Amino acid sequence: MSNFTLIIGNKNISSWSLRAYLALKHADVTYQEILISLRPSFDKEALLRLTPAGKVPTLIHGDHLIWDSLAICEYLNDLYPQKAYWPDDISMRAHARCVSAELHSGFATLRTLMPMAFCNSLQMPEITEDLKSDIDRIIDIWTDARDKYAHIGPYLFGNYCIADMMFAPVVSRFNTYQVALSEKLQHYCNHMMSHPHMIAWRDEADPLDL
Ligand SMILES: N[C@@H](CCC(=O)N[C@@H](CS)C(=O)NCC(=O)O)C(=O)O
Repeated sequence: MSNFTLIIGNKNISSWSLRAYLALKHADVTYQEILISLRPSFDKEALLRLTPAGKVPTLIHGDHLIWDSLAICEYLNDLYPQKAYWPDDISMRAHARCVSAELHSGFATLRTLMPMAFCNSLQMPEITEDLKSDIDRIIDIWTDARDKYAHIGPYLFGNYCIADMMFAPVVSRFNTYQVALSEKLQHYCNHMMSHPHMIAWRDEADPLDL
């Protein structure tokens, strides 16, 4: 019996939750899920009773509380080093960590103007200068990784790793808003959208949660 509990938001819209879910699924452990509705109503007090930062995702493992998506990925990497959460090679690992950290600490315009709606197709918002710059930077990051590591496999760094889990909500946004991509990046996005854990997430998401 595993003692993992994952606290997450509505699957259709909670982009940060998706990352932690993918990371926990990758560990292939049993866990309990607590779903906190963020919309249409959000009981912040109930969430605060579970996790003092008042944010989803939060992973509870025994006495440990981990309340940030990237920290959850790193925690699971520490627990399960055999699961190849990061690339083996030190230079690829540094690269994968850089793009994951860059995404984690930026791209506010993309997040605001193109909110995740995992199961829906939505119209692209007006492309402001800041939004274009966010989208262009994502395309540069992905193109650089795919150019370097396509010979290893279909994911950003060849094999599926934390960088893919971190970028999964962006893949979903590009799918929802039909962002035009090069053939090789569209291939990457299609591969991600058909990953079994992404399909499981989609099957559990409610398209009416918007
Ligand atoms: N840095 C956090 C951000 C988490 C975050 O902002 N989660 C949002 C939902 S996707 C949330 O909990 N919002 C509730 C609130 O801010 O009150 C992470 O990566 O886990």
